[in-house]
Amino acid sequence: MALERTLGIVKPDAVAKGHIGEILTTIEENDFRIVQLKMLRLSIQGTEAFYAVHKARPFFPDLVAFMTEGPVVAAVLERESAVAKWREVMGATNPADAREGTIRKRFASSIERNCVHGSDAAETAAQEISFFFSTAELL
Ligand code: FUP
Repeated sequence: MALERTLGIVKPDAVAKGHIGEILTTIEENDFRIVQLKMLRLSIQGTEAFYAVHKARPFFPDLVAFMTEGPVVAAVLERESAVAKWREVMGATNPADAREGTIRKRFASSIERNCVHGSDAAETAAQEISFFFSTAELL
């Protein structure tokens, strides 16, 4: 099967609690190649655009406030079936439903503050990767 890329984000809660290293280690232990990596503080406008699909949802203002409260680490992750595999390694959106050993089970405190993001399909992965990384950075 062909290699695929997805976008992973270590969210502000996990950065603040000092879990960047453990999360990146888990990514590498699951045979992803980290193609690109950057730490940045998201803007409110940028976050609203990134999560535009959730704009009408009641949790949207809190989601934007959370994602902009501190720095995040964005990473381009590559392996076979990267989108599905990264979602499996992250665990369910709500850590209460996440399987033992998944990143959200280990580090997330709630559905709102759920420590990592992953693209949900190959098409969204391409859009999300281009939100954080330029073409030149992905060569
Ligand atoms: P996921 O793909 O697992 O990140 O989950 P979704 O795309 O469904 O949700 C995106 C983000 O919105 C979640 F990571 C956290 C937030 N969210 C809430 O705060 N409350 C909800 O009920 C659902 C999602």
